[in-house]
Amino acid sequence: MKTYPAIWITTLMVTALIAECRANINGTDDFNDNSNDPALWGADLVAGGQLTEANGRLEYTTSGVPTGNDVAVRPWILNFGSSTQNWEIQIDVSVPQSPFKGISLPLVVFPGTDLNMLFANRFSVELNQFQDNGNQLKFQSAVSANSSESVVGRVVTASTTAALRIAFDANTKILSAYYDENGPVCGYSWTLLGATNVPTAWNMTSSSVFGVAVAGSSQVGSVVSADNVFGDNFFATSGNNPKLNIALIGSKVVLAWATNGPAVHLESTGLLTPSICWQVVADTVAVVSTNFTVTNTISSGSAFFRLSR
Ligand SMILES: [Ca+2]
Ligand SMILES: [Ca+2]
Repeated sequence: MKTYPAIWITTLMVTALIAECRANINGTDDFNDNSNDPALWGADLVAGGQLTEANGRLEYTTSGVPTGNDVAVRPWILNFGSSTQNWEIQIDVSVPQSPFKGISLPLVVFPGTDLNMLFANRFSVELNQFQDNGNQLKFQSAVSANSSESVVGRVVTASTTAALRIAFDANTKILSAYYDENGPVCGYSWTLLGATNVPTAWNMTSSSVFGVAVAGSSQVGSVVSADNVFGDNFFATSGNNPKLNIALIGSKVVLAWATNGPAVHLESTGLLTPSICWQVVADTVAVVSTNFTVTNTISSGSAFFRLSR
């Protein structure tokens, strides 16, 4: 069988270049230290719920007597999202189908740095429990402007462990919500759930920033650690994605991407038909001039490559 070298794909959106580099939102937390890092996260906003770093993850539980509307929100304060530069945030989430406790685990964006703004103005994507002929789960995205909320996307899922992502496009001023039904398994492959223009009620200007937060809420009874309601592997990234280049050099295929971009790794798959399973390429990465490079010997079959943050 003839051999075909790779194509390039990036996991993330490739958009027009915005040279401005202010307000970089970059950072990660795998929660493995089981201790809240005050350089990364601000004081929680709590009303009956709580977020605790335990068991290597960020767990949502209730504290005290359940009120029927318990909530906890943890703001990311290391940095904020720019209005003039692309950025995105993502997190792995776990929500059980049963028992039904009206649980929701959202990733939230709001205007400015004051967490209290999210009561009236926010954009969210969440995995949540609902009841309709039994206990079910859905991905849902909604936008609020002046306390008026509109759902922009809703998909029922059987997945109890998934990943959520919000991306801001500085060119179009659109916020988009995505989900990955199996989370980090087979790499991240994002499905668009819904999108919105940044509402005018948010009063954003070119110098405004976006705040981001992780939250949990529940409506029925107590939520305990054993319920497995948690977020993990939070990522915030901004700026342009490096482009993956491919060249045939002699009998080898050389994949290359610039060293001066955000941190990425190479993934590959043999098929581009669903369900695609991306695997991290374990080959040695060399630095040649201003590029990272991976050199592959051509073999039979197909191979497709992408860069993933
Ligand atoms: Ca972890
Ligand atoms: Ca996946």
